[in-house]
Amino acid sequence: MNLSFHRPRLLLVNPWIYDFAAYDLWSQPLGLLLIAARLKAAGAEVSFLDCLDPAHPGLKGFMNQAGRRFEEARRRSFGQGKFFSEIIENPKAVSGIPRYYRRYGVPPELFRDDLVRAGEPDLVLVTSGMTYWYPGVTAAIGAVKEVYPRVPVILGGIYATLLPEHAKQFSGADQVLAGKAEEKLFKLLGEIVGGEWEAQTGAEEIWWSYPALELKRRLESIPVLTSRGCPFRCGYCASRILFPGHFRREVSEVLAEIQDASRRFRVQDVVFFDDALLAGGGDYLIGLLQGVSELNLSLRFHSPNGINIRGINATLAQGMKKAGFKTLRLSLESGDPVFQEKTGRKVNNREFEQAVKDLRDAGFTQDEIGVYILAGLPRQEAREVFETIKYVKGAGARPVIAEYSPIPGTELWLESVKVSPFDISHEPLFHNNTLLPCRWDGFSYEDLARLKLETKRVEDLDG
Ligand code: B12
Ligand code: SF4
Repeated sequence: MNLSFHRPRLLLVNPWIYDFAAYDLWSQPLGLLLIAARLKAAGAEVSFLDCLDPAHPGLKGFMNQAGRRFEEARRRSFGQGKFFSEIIENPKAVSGIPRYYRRYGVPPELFRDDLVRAGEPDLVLVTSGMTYWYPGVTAAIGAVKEVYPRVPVILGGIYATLLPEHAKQFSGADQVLAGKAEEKLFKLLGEIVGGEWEAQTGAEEIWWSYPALELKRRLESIPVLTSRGCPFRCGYCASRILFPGHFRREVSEVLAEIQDASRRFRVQDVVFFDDALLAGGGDYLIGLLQGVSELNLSLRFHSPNGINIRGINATLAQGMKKAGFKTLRLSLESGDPVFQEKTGRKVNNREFEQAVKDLRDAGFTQDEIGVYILAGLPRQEAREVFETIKYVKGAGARPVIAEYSPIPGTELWLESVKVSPFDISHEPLFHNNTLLPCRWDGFSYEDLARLKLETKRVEDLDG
């Protein structure tokens, strides 16, 4: 679509992560790249700065405080790896936590140079991830404001959606857009830069378009969404707040997107970002993987998010193996039938055992079948997690602990506020799963350390 008015210059920013620990597990600012694609298609001039970029040329030979060089070689296979990071002072709220706090991503001086080089835009759009990463968002907006004090900054994304009032108060953004912000964004663009943006049709369909992956300096993996939202309502999850409802794309569309991206960028690793890749059963993925096999693309697939166990059957397991699935995480959460019953019955132990059997029969090793176990839920006892670890190993899979992060607006939030020794309702830094925010006598930090060791004990694993 050609716009007859001034072509707005938009700068999109993926901010730093500030945290005790962060690893680049195929991290991508997918929401922002989808918005970018839409804005480009509508005629905007879009540029993108990624504070997390491990391929930033300025990092070559860059020393961190320990005098260690950041080596590109630290990137690992399949498109994951480490971020550059520097130790910074702990924020006051977590100053008593005996762990280093870090800024993950490019040093601020490099980001400032990039901002200057990009030239003054009409508008800056910043995305956000975990609620407890907000200091990174505030810092990135602060840097933008230092270089371009008069340019309006709009903040969107996950933190902005889950905590809009906090974001308005602390992020430094001129506007905070919560939720599926695309319609509001186009309206706002009209107000700020002029023109008929408001009249853009299909703005709400943003996530059907291909993300603007070409904006990345180096693309190591292809992030793919086959669906948005989830039909389940687990008490610990924010899916229905972030995207109410559940929509699936046509297999043919997703296939075309994977084919296009793998050819254009010569990338082999495909990473599913879906909330619920197997919601509604395994037929969709069977169809998709079949289509991929016919294209002869030689790809590897990863699902770092847990998949619904009920959707796995022998046909899907074989299809996954044949298509080159390398990273597999099953969402068991707990082997306790009472827990399973209370949290929406998305799986039971019989279904779990059958799924592991199907995957093993298809050729996946125990090590390859990672199973998420939630740890640190309100009033949960460490013993329950211990039992689940044992159970998962016994079933022939590998336990992976996922520490609970309390999320405002979810069903478990109020209970979390009640039991947490931290002031989680006023300070999002306390949502950080590293802190074990709902720790108590029955589940201490020491218990967590012991449980993690238990997951790694190899004698129960058969490799
Ligand atoms: C994919 C995913 C991951 C991936 C990769 C994440 C990444 N970005 O690289 C992996 C598996 C690594 C991961 C890990 C974790 N995750 Co996660 N993850 C997700 C998931 C399922 C999807 C995120 C996504 O990309 N969605 C798709 C895009 C298109 O959506 P989007 O980013 O929201 O963008 C849209 C809008 O927000 C908006 N928008 C975005 N940016 C902007 C900017 C502007 C200006 C505007 C106007 C609009 C806008 O428009 C977009 C299009 O609609 C979310 C759940 C969810 N539904 O969001 C959880 C979620 C973010 N994760 C969560 C958690 C807890 C974790 C873990 C801590 C889990 C654990 N216990 O181990 C880890 C920690 C990660 C770490 N330390 O690095 C929580 C967040 C909790 C919190 N307190 O904030 C969520 C919400 C899941 C939940 N439990 O409900 N995760
Ligand atoms: S099945 Fe997964 S995505 Fe859906 S509500 Fe439960 S935890 Fe969230």
